Amino acid sequence: MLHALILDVDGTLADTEMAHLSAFNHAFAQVDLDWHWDVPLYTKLLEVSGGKERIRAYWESRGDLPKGIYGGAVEQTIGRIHDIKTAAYEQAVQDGLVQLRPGVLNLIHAAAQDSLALAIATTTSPVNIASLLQRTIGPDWRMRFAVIEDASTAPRKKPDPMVYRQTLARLGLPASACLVLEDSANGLKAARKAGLPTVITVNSFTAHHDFRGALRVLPNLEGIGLPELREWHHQALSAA
Ligand code: XBP
Ligand code: MG
Repeated sequence: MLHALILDVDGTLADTEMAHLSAFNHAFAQVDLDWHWDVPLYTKLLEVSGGKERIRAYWESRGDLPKGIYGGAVEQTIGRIHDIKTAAYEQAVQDGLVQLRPGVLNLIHAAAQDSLALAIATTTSPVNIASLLQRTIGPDWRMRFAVIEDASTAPRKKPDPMVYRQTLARLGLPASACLVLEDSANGLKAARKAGLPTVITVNSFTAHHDFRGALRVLPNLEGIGLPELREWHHQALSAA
């Protein structure tokens, strides 16, 4: 029996990554770095979950990351870039540049009417979730989610299953009572390692990922209601 839907945020609830990308480039310019990420490069960099981790991975890939005694300065610089990036992303959300994906709001309303619990399991920063959902769902957005696990509570990022295991523990439910909605291979791996059946909605940054092990791979949630999700969940449990 399905008791909860666990939702990823970036790329699943909303197409956020163009706004994240612009915010990263804005932050690089603000700290006088001549770095610029274009869409093909960012698509590749998204293989690293988490904004700070992504900056570090890129810096390492350039081969000019200071080492040894400069380690603390590197962390500080990454932290400063990421703070500027987070503020710029929040501004983009406030400016209405990020929308929920098709079918997402309907599903959130349907879950409430059906007493199906909703949870969020994301690697993103908590302020990103709050600004996005406040703007797109409304001031009562927080009441709609029984549990939120994010970068502040689950520091080991996807594909590590930490965020999903903690979500299950806080929901007090076994993996078999839940269904995950994700958009990326890292998200799928994290959910599957936690034993969770997972439906994928792809986007332009993730359509090429390997989604073996997913229950369904869909273009988006348009026209998908709770009956479909319950049926797929049932099929997953019967096949297990
Ligand atoms: C999304 C991410 C996030 C965002 C940026 O992964 O990796 O890092 O791109 O957010 P997922 P922060 O959807 O799999 O959770 O800069 O706040 O980390
Ligand atoms: Mg995602």
